[in-house]
Amino acid sequence: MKNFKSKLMVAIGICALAFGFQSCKPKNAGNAVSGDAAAKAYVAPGKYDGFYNFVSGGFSGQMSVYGLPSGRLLRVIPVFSVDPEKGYGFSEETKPMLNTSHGFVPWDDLHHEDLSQTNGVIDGRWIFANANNTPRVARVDLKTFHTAEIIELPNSAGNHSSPFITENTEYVVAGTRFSVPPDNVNGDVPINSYKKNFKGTISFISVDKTTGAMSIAFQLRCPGVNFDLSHSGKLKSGGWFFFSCYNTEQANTLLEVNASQRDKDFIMAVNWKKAEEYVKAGKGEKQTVKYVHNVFNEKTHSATSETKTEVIVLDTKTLKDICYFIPCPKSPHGCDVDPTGEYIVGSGKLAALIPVFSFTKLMTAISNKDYIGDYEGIPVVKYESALYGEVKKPGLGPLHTEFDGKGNGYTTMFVSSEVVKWNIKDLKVVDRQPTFYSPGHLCIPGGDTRSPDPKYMIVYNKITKDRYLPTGPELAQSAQIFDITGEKMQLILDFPTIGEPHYAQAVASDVIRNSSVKFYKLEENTNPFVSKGESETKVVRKGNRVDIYLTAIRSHFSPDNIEGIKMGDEVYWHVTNLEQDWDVPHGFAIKGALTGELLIMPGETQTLKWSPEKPGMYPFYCTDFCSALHQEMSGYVRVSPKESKTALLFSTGKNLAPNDSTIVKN
Ligand code: K7E
Ligand code: CUA
Repeated sequence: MKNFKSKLMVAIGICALAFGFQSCKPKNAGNAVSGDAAAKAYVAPGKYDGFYNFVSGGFSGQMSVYGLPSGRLLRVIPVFSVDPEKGYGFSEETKPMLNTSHGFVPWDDLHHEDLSQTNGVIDGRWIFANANNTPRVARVDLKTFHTAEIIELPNSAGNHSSPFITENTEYVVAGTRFSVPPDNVNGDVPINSYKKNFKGTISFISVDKTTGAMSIAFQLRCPGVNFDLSHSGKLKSGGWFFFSCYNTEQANTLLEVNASQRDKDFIMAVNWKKAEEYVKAGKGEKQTVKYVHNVFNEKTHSATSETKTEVIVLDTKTLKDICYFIPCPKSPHGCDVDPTGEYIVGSGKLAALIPVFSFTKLMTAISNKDYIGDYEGIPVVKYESALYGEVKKPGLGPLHTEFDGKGNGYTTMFVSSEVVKWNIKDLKVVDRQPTFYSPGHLCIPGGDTRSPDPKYMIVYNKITKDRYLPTGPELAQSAQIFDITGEKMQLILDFPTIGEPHYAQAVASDVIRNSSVKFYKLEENTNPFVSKGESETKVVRKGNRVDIYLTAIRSHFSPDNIEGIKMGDEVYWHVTNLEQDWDVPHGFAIKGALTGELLIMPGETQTLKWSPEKPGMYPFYCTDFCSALHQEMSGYVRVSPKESKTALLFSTGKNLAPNDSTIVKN
């Protein structure tokens, strides 16, 4: 009890420090930017940035793309949240992307991203992202910068330790934050039966080498702890995966106190090659579950959603040589592996040091069974036997580490608001710079791969306080770019971000930009409702369903006069953008529609569903300024009462004979 109290006091002390710190400015806030910073961040108008920076949008559910070093926002890619700007989650074609076993989920919380790799180097093909709240993993295709696939994860809750990939993108790996009763048993149990009923699950999602298609290969059933973050091993540790775990106390209430009692929690080392062997040998149990898998097809320009009912689970308690626990002080958050694959860095949020583990020592300890016991059947390796050494007095509240490939680690310190550069060999701090304020993740291009590209480091801050013009009670969050080519890190630019930035990744722009899709070929469009020319446009009624096959080209819709829609109709506007020119999207919106707009790329078909709620005249128009006559790009649709005899008519550029006698006379 005494011990518990003293630890609590330490925790409170750190919190008080944090609080105190936030109420004052670091001394050198005013002069943190030195003279040549502007030149280093300057990208002349009309010039490309050297790097893409993919930044998680946190509770916006989206991913944003910035150029580096300019910090210019290039695009927001909708991933887990609907986006009325792009029609994502509003068009009929994209709605299935947000299907889950719970139904349509229009929002999530995106924390981490990982770019696909080949031989441990970023290959620029895909970027994966996690949904925390309703556990899912998404794959964004970097040819189109569109979300191509979303897979839900069974047996999981709070998908935080996710998505992290292996060196050849064999797997995207996802660890659950909340342990919960598995999906195939009754979860309606007392919360305080945590220790008995709650389990942690790690999912291994295989990725097709050519198409990127994801499927859940297997899951590991693990003790009921909270998995926080993870990273794949590299080179010599390539067949392993490492996860930080907290709440090894298995608390189920007031975690801030009850999950901070132990001096050390764990890093869990997973031999995934071994797990693969067990799966091949049929050692997995088939478990009945329900999860949804959504895929967007670039030819039909539509998503399909499929419900899956089975997953293979390996029990790490009985299959002894998959998982090992390494003690790690104290509620570890980040779990990062250096470019050589030898050093594994655990960042204990409440620890006053950073432990660096040695993969070689870990392997020796495992083969010598150098254990201090087990934790729910998983061997616990002796701390000293796996430890390479500790970075002493790095700062307060270490969270995340990235690497420059030149022998240094860079760790964010949430509580002391700084980023600390340290040498991996001698574990000495070589530089520290303040950040503004309370940094979470950081990113060096390729900084979690075998081959970092260490020109810049970007730090993502949780709090900006006095850095920007105030915008009401909610202030911008921000990124700060440091030039890291010299001995000392040099702050060169701040830029605000969208949502809350967590992890981000960056890569030299050449790796991606040359394979970027410019437009979709109209002749390859196999959307069932495509019109490949104006001659194919039509309006078709089947009962109360009306399909309008519409085309858009500068600067008109065809048809642009439509009559004969009646109350009670369900109207589907299938808009094909006929343009075959780069950079000419058209938009589509109609008065009273209870959806977002459509934003239709050249060669694409997208569908807006509309159920008019009263008779009358409804204009529709193009929302994207596409030509000098964009404002003329519009049309009318007439809605008549259900019982009216108004015939279905549609036309472009001509006036048809009066449709019936309901013309208004004044
Ligand atoms: Cu540190 Cu959710 Cu990766 Cu944010 S987490 S900071
Ligand atoms: Cu088409 Cu504006």
